Parts: sequence; C-alpha cells; structure tokens
Amino acid sequence: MSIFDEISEQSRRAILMNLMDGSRSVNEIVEATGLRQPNVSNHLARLRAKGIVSTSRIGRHIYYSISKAEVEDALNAIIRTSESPTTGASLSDLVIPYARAACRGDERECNRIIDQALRTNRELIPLYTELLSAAMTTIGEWYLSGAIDDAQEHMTSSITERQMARIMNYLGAPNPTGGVAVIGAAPHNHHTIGLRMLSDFLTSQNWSVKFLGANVPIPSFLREVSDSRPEIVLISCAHEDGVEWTLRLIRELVSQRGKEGRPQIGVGGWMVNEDPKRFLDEGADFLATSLVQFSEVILPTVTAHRG
Ligand code: B12
Repeated sequence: MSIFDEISEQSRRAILMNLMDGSRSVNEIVEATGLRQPNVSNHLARLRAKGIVSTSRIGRHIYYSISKAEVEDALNAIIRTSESPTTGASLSDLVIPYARAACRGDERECNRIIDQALRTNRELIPLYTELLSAAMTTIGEWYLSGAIDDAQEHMTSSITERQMARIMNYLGAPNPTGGVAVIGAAPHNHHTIGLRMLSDFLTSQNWSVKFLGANVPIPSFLREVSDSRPEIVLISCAHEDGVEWTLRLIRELVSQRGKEGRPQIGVGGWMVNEDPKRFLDEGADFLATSLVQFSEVILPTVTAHRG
C-alpha cells in the first residue's frame, strides 16, 4: 500500500496533518484532532509499523513525528489536490510571521508558513508578491530602522530564495515549449530575488530560462546571450554602484543584436524605478516596476511581438 493510500484515510490524515507542525504526544493529538484516544493510538501504531511515523521518548512521554520527507511531500500533494484554492487565511496575514521567522533564521517555521500559504493559494504571482515580496519590503524597513543587521538581511534573502525554490517544486514547472529568456544582473548588482521571481514566472509560462544570477561579468553575459539566442534579456539594477555597468551591458547587447531586433531588453529594479530614462536612452526596450506589471502588461506585448 502506498503512502497516498495510507494518508487518504480521514483520521490518519488528520493525525498526520497535526504532526506536520512538529512532534506530538498521543494526548496532544487527541486534543488537536478531537479523535478518541484508543482510535489515535491504533492509527499511530499502524503508521509506525509502516515507517510513516517514528517515536522519541522525553522523560516519561512518547512523542510521535513524521519520519520521512516523502510523507510530508505526499501530504502537501493531497492538500493541494483536495482543497479549494480560494479558502483560508489571507496571504497578507502571513507576511509579518514569515518576516519574523526569517529574521530569526527559523527556516523550519518559514517552511511551515509557506506550506500553510500553499494550502490555500496555488498561484505563483500572489504567493510571490503578496507574501514574499511584501515580507522582503518589511525586512528592508526593519533593516533601515536598525531593528535587524546585515547578517539577518542576508539570512532572510537566502531563506526566501529557498522558499521560492520550494514553491516552484510544489507548483511544478511545465516542459519549456515557449520562448527563451536570459536573466541576470551586471557587475556590482547583488539584488536577484526580484529577478528570480520573473524567472520562475516565465518558467511557469513554458519559457526556457537561463538564470545567470547576480554580478555577472559583461563578456560572459554577452556570450550566454549570443549562444542562447533569447527572445528577451531581463536585467536588474537596484544600486547606484551597478548603474554604469548595467548601462554598459545594455549598450553592448544593443550593438550585438541582429537585424530582427532580437533580443528585446527589459530592465527593472530600484535604480530603474528611480530614473527609467537613462536605461531607455541606452536602448532598453521595456521596463516594469513589479512582477504583476511584467506579467499583465509587458509579457503579452512581448509575446504578441514574437508572433
Ligand atoms: C534583500 C535586499 C538585499 C540583499 C539582496 C539579496 C538577493 N539575493 O537579492 C543584499 C543583502 C545582498 C542587499 C545588498 C545591498 N542592498 Co539591498 N535590499 C534588499 C531589500 C531588503 C529587499 C529587496 C528585495 O528582494 N525585494 C523583493 C523583490 C521581489 O522586489 P524587487 O527587487 O523590487 O523586484 C521587483 C521589481 O523591482 C521588479 N524588477 C526587479 N528587477 C527587475 C528586472 C526587470 C527586467 C523587470 C521587468 C522588473 C524587475 O520586479 C520584481 C518583482 O516584483 C531592499 C529593500 C526594499 N524595499 O526593496 C534593499 C535595497 C534594494 N537595498 C539597498 C541597498 C542600499 C543595499 C546595499 C548597498 C547595502 C545593504 N546591505 O542594504 C547592498 C548593495 C548591493 C548591490 N551593490 O547591489 C537599497 C537600494 C536603494 C538604492 N538604490 O540605493 C534598498 C532599497 C534598501 C533601502 N531602502 O535603502 N540588499
């Protein structure tokens, strides 16, 4: 019998859902699920025999926990296929708890919050913008006020990048059949979370994406574009130190592009929002201040251009 068969039974599923928040004693499970104690004990014995839960003893108490990552994955898959995408807590309620947990470095709690969000929302854009992006903006405010330091800001960034990878894993990416995009940041540009959001969105829309990340030397950026022959190149610039490098990259991309005007060059990020003109003057074709604007306004135009 598969894990899926085991956890599709209602009471066992309720018990396992409870264990997804951490280890529990029989009494705690009885209290949380409302099931009768002998019932809970029987189910736990069965799940233990099948290796789905394991036990640990602290003092006189025995605690049960989920024993394998595959069980959590299977539970998440069942949750995703059995619950309505529109029910449950709003994503904005999760912003502060997520930001706090990330600043504490409590990745397990961040995983839990993202799993909770995935139970009620299975669309990439709200998860990224209403939860993760909003949390990063809040974290930026805490950093500016001195409430958190650089180490915490860096830690939250890496945790968030990993959460994005988890979300992509949960949502699943289709096979690339659409256009090709090269995405990255020029030297001295270290802000990549926004770029990664664009990258994941395009991946979810069947694009094949080459994500180069931060601080990419210009010659190798150009080499990748020349080899991949993308429809679009997306570049982010969020700090003064990276502006000249970004302008230079745009200039070089424009000079190496073919007669058919490919690739189109898109820019975004803090410095672009502050002074878009100099990026457009250098030859950028479009810009967007957010993932929502990119997906709703820019991409349809780019796709239409592609014919
Ligand atoms: C996390 C963060 C970092 C992380 C980045 C880690 C990473 N892997 O990305 C680290 C710690 C490395 C960092 C470093 C620095 N940062 Co910083 N950082 C932030 C913070 C807190 C959040 C950024 C973020 O991820 N936001 C969430 C994403 C989703 O939003 P986004 O980046 O804006 O992207 C969206 C749009 O802009 C747009 N977009 C972005 N790029 C593109 C590209 C294209 C083509 C398109 C179409 C659209 C698009 O779509 C995205 C999705 O909606 C912001 C604060 C804030 N209010 O934004 C400061 C902030 C961006 N950082 C800032 C600064 C000053 C710095 C540092 C100098 C010092 C520091 N420690 O803060 C260095 C400079 C590094 C450098 N040279 O690039 C300033 C920039 C202001 C400025 N222009 O001077 C900000 C605004 C904080 C502030 N108010 O002072 N930072």
